[in-house]
Amino acid sequence: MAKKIFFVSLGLIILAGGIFIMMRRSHMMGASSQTATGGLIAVSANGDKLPVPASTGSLPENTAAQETGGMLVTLGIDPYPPSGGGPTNFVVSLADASGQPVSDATIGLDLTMPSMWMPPNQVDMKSGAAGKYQASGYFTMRGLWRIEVIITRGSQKQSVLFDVGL
Ligand SMILES: [Cu+2]
Repeated sequence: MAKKIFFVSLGLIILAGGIFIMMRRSHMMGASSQTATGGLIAVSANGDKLPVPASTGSLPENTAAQETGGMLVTLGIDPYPPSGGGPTNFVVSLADASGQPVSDATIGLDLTMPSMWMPPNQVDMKSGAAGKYQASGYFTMRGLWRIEVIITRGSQKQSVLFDVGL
């Protein structure tokens, strides 16, 4: 009887170990499938690169922008390309169609990876002066990350997406 329990336990331990190794391997494969670091770009809901808005002209490489619901949303990250270990500083600027800063929004960030499931990684931004919102967050591993900027104004809620690799 004791022998039987021993072998069943051993079998379960080996099975759990195998599953663990397979999960780790698929996680690492996801990370290595992305290409260069950096490359902060605005993307659509299905991950396609969006053109740079005509109103912004050329932007620094740590900055990307896109228009949504009559607003221009500009995201800057520092350091750039983001480091894997340390914090990343995020700054979002909001402006209306006439270029006036929009300071009455509530903004949150949702950091995910398109190629794999990751633990929830959400950050609330602090609103500052003149339509600028700031937060510090962590990219918890290397690979391609998707940054969802969730903007709430009154009863209106909208999201824009950006991709960056590290
Ligand atoms: Cu990951």
